[in-house]
Amino acid sequence: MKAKQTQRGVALLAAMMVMVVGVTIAVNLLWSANLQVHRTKNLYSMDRAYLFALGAEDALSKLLKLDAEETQWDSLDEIWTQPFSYALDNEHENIQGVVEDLQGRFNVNNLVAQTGQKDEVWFNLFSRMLVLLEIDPQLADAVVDWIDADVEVTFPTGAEDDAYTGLEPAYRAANVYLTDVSELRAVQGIDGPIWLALKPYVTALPRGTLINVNTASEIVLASLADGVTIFDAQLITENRVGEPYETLDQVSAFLPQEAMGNATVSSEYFGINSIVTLGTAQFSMYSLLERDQRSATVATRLRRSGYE
Ligand SMILES: [Ca+2]
Ligand SMILES: [Ca+2]
Repeated sequence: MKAKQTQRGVALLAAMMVMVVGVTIAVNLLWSANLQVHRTKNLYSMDRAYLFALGAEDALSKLLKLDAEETQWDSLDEIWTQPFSYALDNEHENIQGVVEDLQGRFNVNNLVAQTGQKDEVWFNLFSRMLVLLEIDPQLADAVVDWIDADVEVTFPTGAEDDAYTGLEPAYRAANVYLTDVSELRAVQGIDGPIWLALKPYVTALPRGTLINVNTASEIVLASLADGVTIFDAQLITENRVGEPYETLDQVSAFLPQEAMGNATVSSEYFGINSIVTLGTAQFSMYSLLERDQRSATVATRLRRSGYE
């Protein structure tokens, strides 16, 4: 009788074990199916968000094209400067963003001339801007070295490969024009606080762009030439409110001749920052647009996106 009971006990235990294994397999299968569903859902959301962001980019390109047909200048009272925000398919989904005239900023690629050597005019402009931002102006040497073609250290405070190969992790100076201004973070001397102070005023565009006096901040305007004070810059920004500078002549009363060669009233490069929210997920996209004022054509030069 006892042996029979033991046998039944073993059989029960075996049956239970089979069941546990079976349940585990079933749960695992369900889990992986669930994961697949989530993965597919995420991919689908990402695709949708990307398409929405592309749609916004296309609409804004058309707006900038229209703007070029209507005005020969670009200023902060024009329609394209308005931040946009639209609801999408339901109340939890929307897209918002803003277009910025990148020629209101200092183009770091102007620091190096086409010859691969330092461009003195833009170097002096950058140094003045650093002083106004209360950043050591000698930092400009290291930025030039980062971009210029040679590996000779700019006197006195430049930085070429030697400054970077000893770091952990080690790297080398780029020695080419920047494609993204955030690359500046790798330059010797540009730490977190300095980068944060610099970030709103700098951009990386093809070399040779001018500064738009209709959209530049007072810091950038006051850097345009020696002798231009922050008060002169304030006069320039006060005068453009509701009455943009339609020609460069109109700003000549406020700026010395030396500054005029670096200035313009219209822009070719615009950046769009858009954020698509789909429920709890967010997708961000940055697009760099180049517009030809004369032919009123707009082309996308760079696109960067991220998903959270
Ligand atoms: Ca315009
Ligand atoms: Ca170099």
